[in-house]
Amino acid sequence: MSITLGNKVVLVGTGAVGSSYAYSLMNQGLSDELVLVDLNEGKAQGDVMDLDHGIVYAPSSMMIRYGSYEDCKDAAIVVICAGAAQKPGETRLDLVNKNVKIFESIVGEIMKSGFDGIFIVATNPVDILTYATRKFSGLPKERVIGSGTVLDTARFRHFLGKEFGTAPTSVHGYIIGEHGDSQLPVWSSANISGTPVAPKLSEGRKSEIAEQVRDAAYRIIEMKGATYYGIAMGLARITKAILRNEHVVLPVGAMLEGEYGEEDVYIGVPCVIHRKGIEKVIELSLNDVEKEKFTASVQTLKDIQGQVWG
Ligand code: 6V0
Repeated sequence: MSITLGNKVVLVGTGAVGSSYAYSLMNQGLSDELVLVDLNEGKAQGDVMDLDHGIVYAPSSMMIRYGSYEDCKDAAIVVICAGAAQKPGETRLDLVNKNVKIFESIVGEIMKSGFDGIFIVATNPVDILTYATRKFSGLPKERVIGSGTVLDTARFRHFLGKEFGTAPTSVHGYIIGEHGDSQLPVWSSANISGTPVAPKLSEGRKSEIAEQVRDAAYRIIEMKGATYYGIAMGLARITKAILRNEHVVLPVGAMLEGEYGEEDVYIGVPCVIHRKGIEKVIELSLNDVEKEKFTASVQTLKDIQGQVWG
């Protein structure tokens, strides 16, 4: 199968996450052309104008415009941040079903354009909607990437960095599993310059850090209604890894087909990312506790898949 080259990006959904991603893309000079698509045309058109006025100070030029699904035909990457938010009284499963329906229509329209690039999905529940995107698009699994635990891992590195007075970029470790409550830190391999961090922390402190990571979104939402800058930087990082063919390891939502002994599930695991999407899923060696938690996280996602697709 061929793949669309170039660096055109189409962003579907220009809410808080989408517009922050557009801003990150512009600031990092990652793309020559960015097309915004949203049901709310006024918001997207406003974003186009606002972003356009910043281009003069950006590291490189970028053509930004409002567009339609037709624009996906020659896009290298389509990023989906569109979706309905949970309404009062609505269950999580109601929301899942609603967003899966929205995705069926969005992904259908994108594929009708002749899109032959790479999807990056951020809408929640992201693991389920990445699975849905693969299903509705029929694209090879390596070309449908979820944001997975890219944000959770950034939070983990941030908190460990603070704990040890070290820059988060020098902390190496992963959160894997569901982008949600069943996620887990892989303490057995978390390290700073090769020195394991786990032996330096009490069980209680490790639990506190894992909770801080897991509950960060709840805390931010309580304080300002939504989280968007962190995930926007994560999405820009994945975009850069693809467009620059970096072969870098990032924790993303990937389809497992035998890795970790699991099948048919999109879940957050470290992967090598290159110009064609996911080059390889990295299988971390997990201890027994981590294995058990990861299996439970897979099961959480499979239960939801079962409820949606039967
Ligand atoms: P938002 O600000 O409500 O933006 C959603 C946007 O989607 C709006 O502009 C809508 O108009 C648009 N939209 C809705 N339906 C459609 C449709 N059918 N076609 C086109 N556009 C549509 O939400 P926000 O930007 O805050 O969040 C977007 C999604 O990202 C949500 O599902 C969040 O839960 C999710 N996040 C995912 C994270 C991750 O780590 N993966 C992190 C934070 C938020």
